[in-house]
Amino acid sequence: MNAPAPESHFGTVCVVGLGYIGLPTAAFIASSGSTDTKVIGVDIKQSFVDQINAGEVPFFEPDFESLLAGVVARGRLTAQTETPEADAYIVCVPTPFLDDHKVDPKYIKAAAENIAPQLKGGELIILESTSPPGTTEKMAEYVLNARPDLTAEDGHKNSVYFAHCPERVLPGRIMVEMAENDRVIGGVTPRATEMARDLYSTFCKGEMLVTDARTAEMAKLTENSFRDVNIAFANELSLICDELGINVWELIELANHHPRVNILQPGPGVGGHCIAVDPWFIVSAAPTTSRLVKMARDVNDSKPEYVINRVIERAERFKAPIIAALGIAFKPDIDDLRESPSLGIVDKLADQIPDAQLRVVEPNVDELPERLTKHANISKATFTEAVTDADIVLLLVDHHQFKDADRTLMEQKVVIDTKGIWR
Ligand code: SAJ
Repeated sequence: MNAPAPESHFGTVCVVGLGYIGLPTAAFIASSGSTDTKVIGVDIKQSFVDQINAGEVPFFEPDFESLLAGVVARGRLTAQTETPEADAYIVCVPTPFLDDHKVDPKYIKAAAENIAPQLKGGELIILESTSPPGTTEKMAEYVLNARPDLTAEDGHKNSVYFAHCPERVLPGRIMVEMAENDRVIGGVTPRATEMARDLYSTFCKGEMLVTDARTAEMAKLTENSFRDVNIAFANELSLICDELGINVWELIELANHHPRVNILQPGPGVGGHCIAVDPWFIVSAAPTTSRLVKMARDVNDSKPEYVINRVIERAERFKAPIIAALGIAFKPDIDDLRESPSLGIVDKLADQIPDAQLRVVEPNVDELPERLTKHANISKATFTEAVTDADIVLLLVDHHQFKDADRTLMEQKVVIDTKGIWR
């Protein structure tokens, strides 16, 4: 019997892409890995690099700043724009989709091509970005095309090891989930899996669940599709209930008393850069078979249009309605506006009811995005300013400030509560 391979040690770890996932990953490795591990973060944005080297977080994530400032001050983490030599690379770049919902691998390809010239043999390259099955193998291909002198097979002097380890942290809870979540780790080869497990074990307390690269890729897509399908069920129920004159929130609460029923919550649509995106990677990989996954996407994507039409119907009786639009983030208590259905709803309402005045309340951002400020009939307001003389109050995000708001201000007004917080 062969002796087990010695635990891998990584003197330098390079994290490529310093966004919501890459930067916390880099900081966690720098703070928890062995004391002689040096972490180098790489990003194409010079402004990110400068901020990080000053110990500042370029986005909002509760409690993360002190961890980052600490590892930067101790010299354990530095950021730069060039890809350096390293023992392990973790690629955390965006994986947007193209018009046909197929992944656009351009950022992965660019990362692979920048890593390739730095390799000597023996390095580990991990893809963390959420990707369709087969993408880690594709990343290996990009590297090996640039470096035909290397191999992805195990056990040679010139072997390079490739693995997928999808991120699964919930924005807003990164400090807890980065350390505690179980990790799915899938190597392109068995040795790659072992090496990736050794690296993640340095900073993750959760279970290390090992598999192959394709299954790991599909596991991540499956988790987010599971949630999307379940939210679609809730959103479809909300339409059925409107048609039948039933209160959907009460209905779901009652049904959820059954010991094996746990329905999620309807809303104005599904946003963010994960759940509204990842199921399409399954659909594009297996277009004929993925009927339910695609249907769920269609149901959730059609919900903003339904909300817009409801507002237009209710606005007809007013001459120049004042509409208080509450919330434009993609989910409660965050400042993230990416793929936000609420933002899209407000943008379209400004066009579709040109006589309306839209007063937008978003307690988590200082300024409205350009997509809204370009409309002359949109302005930013506080809750009281927006609601006091509004004809229509449109609740789009269940931020805690709205849950606790003074509801007497809403008496006599048309209230459209897409999250059911005031039912
Ligand atoms: N939403 C509803 N009803 C619900 C729950 C959510 O309409 O009952 C909406 C939210 O308002 C939001 C969208 O769904 O618009 C997505 O929000 P979320 O909180 O469900 O998820 P994300 O996108 O912030 O994070 C997800 C998480 N995945 C799962 O819970 C399976 C997270 O663990 C992943 O790491 C993340 O995607 C990711 O990066 O993939």
